[in-house]
Amino acid sequence: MTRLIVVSNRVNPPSGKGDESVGGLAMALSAALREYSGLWFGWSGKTAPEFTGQLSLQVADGVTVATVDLEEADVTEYYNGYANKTLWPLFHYRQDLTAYDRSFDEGYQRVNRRFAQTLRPLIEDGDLIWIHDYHLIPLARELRALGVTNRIGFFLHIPWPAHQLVATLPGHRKLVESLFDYDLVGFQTPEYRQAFEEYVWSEADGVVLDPTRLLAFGKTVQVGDFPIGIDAAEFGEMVASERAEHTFGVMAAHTAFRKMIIGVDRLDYSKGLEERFLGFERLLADNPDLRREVLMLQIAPVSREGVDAYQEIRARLDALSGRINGEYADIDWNPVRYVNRNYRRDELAGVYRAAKVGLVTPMRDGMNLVAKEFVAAQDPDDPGVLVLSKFAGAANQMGEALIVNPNSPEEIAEALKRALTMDLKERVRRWRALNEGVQRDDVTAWRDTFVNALAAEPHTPAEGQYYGEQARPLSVDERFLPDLGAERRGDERAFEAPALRDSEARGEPAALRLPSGTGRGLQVLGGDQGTLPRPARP
Ligand code: ADQ
Repeated sequence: MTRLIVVSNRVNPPSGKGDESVGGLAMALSAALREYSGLWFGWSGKTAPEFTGQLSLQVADGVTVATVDLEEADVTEYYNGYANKTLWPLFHYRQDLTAYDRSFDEGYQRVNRRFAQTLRPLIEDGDLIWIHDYHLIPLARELRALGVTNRIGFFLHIPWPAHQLVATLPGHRKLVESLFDYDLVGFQTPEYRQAFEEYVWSEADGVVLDPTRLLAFGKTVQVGDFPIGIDAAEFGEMVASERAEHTFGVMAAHTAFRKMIIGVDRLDYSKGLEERFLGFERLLADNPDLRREVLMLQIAPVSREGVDAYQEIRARLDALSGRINGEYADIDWNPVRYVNRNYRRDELAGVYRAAKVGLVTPMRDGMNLVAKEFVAAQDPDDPGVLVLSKFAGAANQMGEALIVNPNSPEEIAEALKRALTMDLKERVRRWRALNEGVQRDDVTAWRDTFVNALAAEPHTPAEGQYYGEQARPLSVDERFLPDLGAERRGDERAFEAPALRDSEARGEPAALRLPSGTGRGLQVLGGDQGTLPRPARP
């Protein structure tokens, strides 16, 4: 039976004792691991004076978990450094916060090598290996260097940004090249996959072989979009749980005669919390009649305290919530309630259900599961309204939400007003459509689609399918090739390449002449028109 090995920076399987604080992702991965009798590998979250590579193995709720401690310098350079001070801000379009520090890059490569060396002895022939997120992009390259030929997949939980941003990273080609050591690379949305393709065309002289395969650096990789969802079934049970009902009751009592707007996010600059507070402030400023009718509860547990930018945003949010309350609060009403605690997931479900508006306004977000949790928690007969940033990956699937630009306090305020005054019929119509998607495209669908794609036999074209009888590969000066990015830009002229004469097609490299100025390319094949280069397996 095929085993599944899941690798992520941190490992947090459910304890089996009903530990409700474990996220839906951990639940879904654990379920997959049980199904495939697999293994979950990653950092223990602890540090040791020196890296020893000693594995700590335990079985939790039927899942084998293997963790390894890191050195202090690893945490500084790899986790707090390259992962969270370089890749995270850059991939969330915060170049201003991006640190380009060579020691971070070295630490990142070192930890990925250490992970590979530690994991290597645990890998058996036929195991499927599924690696998660930006911390571990080079892991497949390190595993391949150790002779691992298993199928390896990678899923990026955060956005893949525009290629101009990726190109600001020293060593960006090396980083991207290492993605071509995977068999399958998954993104949250078509937009991020396309942004990756654009990088491949424009920075790596690569080519899109077909909608799911890219060729660059002499290797092919399969790509796809796999939007992550929540564990909708589990969440449904939690909403109906005693604890959720109790929390709902408490919240309802505290918000009697008022409508609650809820925000739930890790305290992170990518989540648009300041802009959200400003949007709420604008709502209060523009609508005196609504002032005593609403309150905003923002739950934002602190995260990544080892990174300065996170401490700074915390201080700014404390000041901003204080300012709004200072301006508008009354003896029996505080417009903003701002808490930095973690809650059990069943408690969160009760809080979501008690809210009339879910306010999810990240500046950039790979997906955003809070938007989906909010929808899943609503009362079908009297649902709340979701206000969602156009820059959350979730907006791609959740068009029935009120979609806003999070940079505009005015747009947020208008959407809030519309949500707070929306009639029941429209709320039910929007919610039904949203909930159908949340239930259908849940975390199990995400996981199964990805694992099936990874497990599927790679498409190996039959001999002759790609090569005509007399065809042979021709190297052509890239300046003479049709522009492979033209279609996306709607630039039809770039495709006007003349048909090749037979003699040219059989001729030697550089004998061909295509219109100049038509962009870049790589190797083409002579022979049958419309054929593709034979994909080279790594
Ligand atoms: P995150 O950036 O962490 O995830 P998100 O998708 O919103 O963002 O998930 C946060 C999770 O934490 C939710 O399940 C939420 O309920 C939970 N949570 C938040 N505050 C909490 C609190 N106070 N107490 C308890 N739980 C809390 C990254 C990417 C996202 C992507 C996910 C999954 O940044 O874009 O959706 O991975 O791929």
